[in-house]
Amino acid sequence: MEAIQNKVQENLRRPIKVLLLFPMILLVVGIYHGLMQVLYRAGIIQSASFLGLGYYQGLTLHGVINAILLTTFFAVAYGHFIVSKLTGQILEIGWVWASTIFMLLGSILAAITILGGQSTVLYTFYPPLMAHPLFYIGLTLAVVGSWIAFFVWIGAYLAWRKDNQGKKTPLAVVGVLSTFFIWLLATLPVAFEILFLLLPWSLGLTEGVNALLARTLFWFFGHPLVYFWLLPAYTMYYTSLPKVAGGKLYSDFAGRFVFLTFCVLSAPLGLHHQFADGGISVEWKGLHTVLTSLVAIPSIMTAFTIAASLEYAGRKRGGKGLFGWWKSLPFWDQERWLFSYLICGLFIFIFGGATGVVNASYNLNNVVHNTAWVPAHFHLTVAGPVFLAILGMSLLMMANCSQKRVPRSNLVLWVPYLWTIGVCTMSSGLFFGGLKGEPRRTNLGLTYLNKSSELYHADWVPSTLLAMVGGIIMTISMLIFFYVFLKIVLAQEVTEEEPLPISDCYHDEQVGFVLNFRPWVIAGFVAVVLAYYGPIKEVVNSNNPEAKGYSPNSPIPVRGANE
Ligand code: HAS
Repeated sequence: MEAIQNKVQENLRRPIKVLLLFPMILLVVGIYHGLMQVLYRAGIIQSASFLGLGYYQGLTLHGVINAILLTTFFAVAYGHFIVSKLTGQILEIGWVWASTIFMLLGSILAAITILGGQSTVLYTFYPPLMAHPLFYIGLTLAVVGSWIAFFVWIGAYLAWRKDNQGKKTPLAVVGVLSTFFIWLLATLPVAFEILFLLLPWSLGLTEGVNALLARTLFWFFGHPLVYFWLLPAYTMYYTSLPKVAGGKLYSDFAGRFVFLTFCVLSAPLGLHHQFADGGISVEWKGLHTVLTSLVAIPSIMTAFTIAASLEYAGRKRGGKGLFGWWKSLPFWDQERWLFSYLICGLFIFIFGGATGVVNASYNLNNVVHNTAWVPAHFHLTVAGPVFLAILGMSLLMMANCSQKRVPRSNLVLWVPYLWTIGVCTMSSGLFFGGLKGEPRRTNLGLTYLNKSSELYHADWVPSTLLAMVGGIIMTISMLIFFYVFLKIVLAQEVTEEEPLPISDCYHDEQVGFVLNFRPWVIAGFVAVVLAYYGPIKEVVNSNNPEAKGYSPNSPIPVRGANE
């Protein structure tokens, strides 16, 4: 497989460091508001925020920073790193900086309007919640910045292709390009939503907005968004994990097939977020349910392929017997510290993935939709495999690009293990609470835990307390992480480079149909047209009254209050 590893292009180091550092600073705010959420829900504090921010304002910061900004900045930094290192091509540095500046500027604009209380719209920003126009403009700039990065890599990839006829594209590059193809496909509908529905509405150019259309376009973006989050983690599972485990990737074909299948299947199924919405017929929801079951297949393939790779590594390290190989994996090996971040993420994803399959069942979704079950599911996905992979690879890239080393210490290893205990505990609380009807979001805080209130709900006391314990453990883990990250930033430069581990393959199959992006990309476009043409037509033709703008910060609509 990828035997040659180039050094990262010299002038690319600085933009990569900016792309890593900026969201890490924001993450301090994002994590803080996560802690406030669990304390507030458990009735320990009476306000879920500080500096006068309201509950929904804090929750908007938490979601936008952790789920949108951190993930996108990281994906772009990782893309620069991988494409530059594994193709050895020179990336157009002017465009790399243009992309970085667009992303920074966009994020700052959005953050200012959230902090100012004019964009309390949560990370899903669907109407009637209305944001300040600069929030929408900020998000658009950030997305355009990420597109520029993608186009830079396509140029580099095509140049590499020309010089390397007949060679397989490095698997990690396939992972990165698939991630961003999914991102492009996903961001087209949301760009339409923002530019033609939300921005004119927020500027006062239109009176109201078709809320159902906006929601449908959002989820057309929102579901592939989760695979945009997941695929960098999968890229690491396929290309770095087997190496740090001490073995090889079991099958190169499996990796390519999985990435390319996601290009086709990740987008045409967003209606599973809208089972409870009227105005879309049951046939379309049924089709999206079937497609949702199909998208679990590449993840199940990943489970088997990575398990086989781990078994190979464990046996190579001297493990014997049916399960003995497991014990010989390097769980506490400081030299192979990245292993702990990736294996913990995989472990968490067993539960995140299984509960996703529960959500996708039309009938079971009725029980869990809009309850605390849903954040339990997504913390075991985006805050599990995705987040831990981001943390681990951010340490590695920061060290690599600054000529530093990741400290070989138990503190580095404690981060993922503590996080795993914390996120599983918190999610257990949310799952139990969700099954007992605890709402997904609540501005009622203490009310339902207050015995003298009519809304008092005894069933939710243990679940909110359990979630709180988990949230506190997660915060401790993050404090350790920030300490380690800062230690790298402040460390002296060294001559030895922090290496990017890239695995060899046990089976390096030559299967033609996974060596060419084109048919998969075409199939991806065709699939979304077939799956969305009908629902969008229905939604556009529906006679829903248009929504007026509303903000939870004020009890009256933002505009149209007197109408
Ligand atoms: Fe989801 C809601 C269905 C995957 C994120 N999801 C959400 C929301 C988010 C989210 C953020 O059908 C909330 C959105 C909102 O704000 O309303 N989800 C699925 C399904 C999958 C799935 C079927 N979700 C994800 C991933 C996410 C994510 C990945 C982020 C990264 N999800 C839903 C549905 C809803 C939903 C409904 C709407 C709920 C509602 O009503 O609102 C599948 O892709 C999952 C397939 C995965 C597997 C697991 C494979 C296991 C692996 C690990 C193997 C481990 C090994 C190591 C080898 C089948 C790969 C072993 C190690 C040891 C130590 C033992």
